[in-house]
Amino acid sequence: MKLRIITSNPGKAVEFRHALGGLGFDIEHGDEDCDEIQADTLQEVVLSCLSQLRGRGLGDYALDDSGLFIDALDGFPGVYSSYALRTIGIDGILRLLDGREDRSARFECCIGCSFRGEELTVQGKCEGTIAHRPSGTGGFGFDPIFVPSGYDGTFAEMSIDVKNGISHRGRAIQALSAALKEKV
Ligand code: ITT
Repeated sequence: MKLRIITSNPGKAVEFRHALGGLGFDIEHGDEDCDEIQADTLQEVVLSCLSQLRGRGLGDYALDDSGLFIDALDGFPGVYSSYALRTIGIDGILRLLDGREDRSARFECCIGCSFRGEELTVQGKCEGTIAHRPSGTGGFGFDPIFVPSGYDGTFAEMSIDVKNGISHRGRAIQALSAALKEKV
């Protein structure tokens, strides 16, 4: 099954390729212009992108919108994660948590997919905590400060396959694969 992954983020494309390649998908990577609307949920952003991409002759494709939701910050940066990373960055997030005891957080991912003319969305979550300092060189984005529950190290200290096995995106990809396999 051929599937085009639409993202401007090469780190995401690599994770999709690793996870779906192993499940028998033939993955292509492309970038397409899609205005990320300001919305309260990842799913609203994804549904808007799916509708903007309709009719562009892209074949079967998937895209995702993800965010880091920090409990002590009432869910910030959440749907504003990309803006927060570009502006205050990882150091800014760590400063906001200075002196806070509760460092619990979760990554969430919503994947939208257009497959044989039908659109679907699936979600995945990963619970964890925000580390006191960045560590690791793998991954991308907030990976150096996110420690998934049950692990000692950050996402940035894991191989792609280990991260995919437990991450928000890895879980959403599993759900996507199961949903698509039912349609063929
Ligand atoms: P596209 O929308 O083009 O796919 P993006 O990087 O803007 O790329 P998102 O809006 O989904 O993707 O991501 C919001 C932010 O969260 C962004 O700064 C990412 O780097 C970060 N992020 C997303 N998934 C992540 C992950 O698995 N690990 C660490 N950071 C992640």
